[in-house]
Amino acid sequence: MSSTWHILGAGSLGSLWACRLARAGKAVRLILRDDERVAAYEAAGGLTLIEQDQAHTHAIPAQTATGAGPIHRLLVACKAYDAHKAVAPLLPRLAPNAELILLQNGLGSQDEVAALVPHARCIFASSTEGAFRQADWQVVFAGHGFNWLGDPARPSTPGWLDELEDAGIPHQWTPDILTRLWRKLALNCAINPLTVLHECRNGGLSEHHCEVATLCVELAELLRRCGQPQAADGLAEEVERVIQATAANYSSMYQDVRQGRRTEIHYLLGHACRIAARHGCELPHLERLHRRLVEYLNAHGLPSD
Ligand code: NAD
Ligand code: KPL
Repeated sequence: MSSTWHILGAGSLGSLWACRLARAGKAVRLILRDDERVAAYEAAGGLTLIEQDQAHTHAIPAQTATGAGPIHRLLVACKAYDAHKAVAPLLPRLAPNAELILLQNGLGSQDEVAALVPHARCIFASSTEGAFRQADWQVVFAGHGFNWLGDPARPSTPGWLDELEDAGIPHQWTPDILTRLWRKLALNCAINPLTVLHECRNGGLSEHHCEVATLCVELAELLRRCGQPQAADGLAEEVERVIQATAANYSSMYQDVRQGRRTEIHYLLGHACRIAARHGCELPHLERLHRRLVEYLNAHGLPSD
């Protein structure tokens, strides 16, 4: 029998997954912060997915963490800094063989969640899909992409991948999910902080070619030191390609800062610097970038952790 998809966090990605699964006839349940949010959601009549200017509302049932019933499958769709705090109240409801799918960008939050749920299986995801909230309970599917899924502790594929297929969620199971996550983290570290500090679109970094190239050398060194040599291969070239291909876009970190939202710095550049220190690896430009970003965020009244 197929398990219900419990979706923790009805933000951009959580809503995108929830709507596509519900549309395909899968059992989906949202887990929202508190009774007030559940009441507001119910008053709105459901989650609306806007795709190619077409809006469809899905009346997916919602509850809070203290709702009834065991949870066999949980999609954690919070920001990295919220993930473990959001999972904690669900511990009494997790079935003995529960599976958690962790959608967080960056690294570090997956281990924080896994430490809380030693008996559950934690599946890591790396997503290049794009979605944003137009209003409460309304999400726009903004950029087609792909979802890599994998479990660093166990290579066997979970039984529900065909449900993602039915729902049209593009995905592939990979034994190298950590390599994927490290590569994305390195790309984000080379691009996002500089777009914040130089207050520019991704394309603006073509004027800071040397700064980007120096960071890529240090990031590649870090990736090799922490056992991810494949993630280091051709990093600088890919960063340049991404800068050209997304020249007109603002990076996700730039957008967070402009909108006064907390960034995921702790799980991106912060994680890279912590791992470098743990390996006794000196990366002066990366560390300086981290310090400058922390100062910038503080000066703009935003948390830097
Ligand atoms: P978001 O801020 O839109 O959504 C997160 C949701 O989690 C919010 O609705 C928030 O209220 C909810 N939440 C937080 N704590 C909660 C709790 N205790 N109980 C219930 N709900 C709680 O974030 P997002 O953009 O969907 O990003 C989620 C993750 O996916 C991030 O790590 C992000 O980097 C990654 N990601 C996002 C995109 C994208 O296009 N949005 C693309 C790739 C990766
Ligand atoms: O993923 C990105 C982001 O903005 O977060 C890109 C476009 C790759 C820039 O790092």
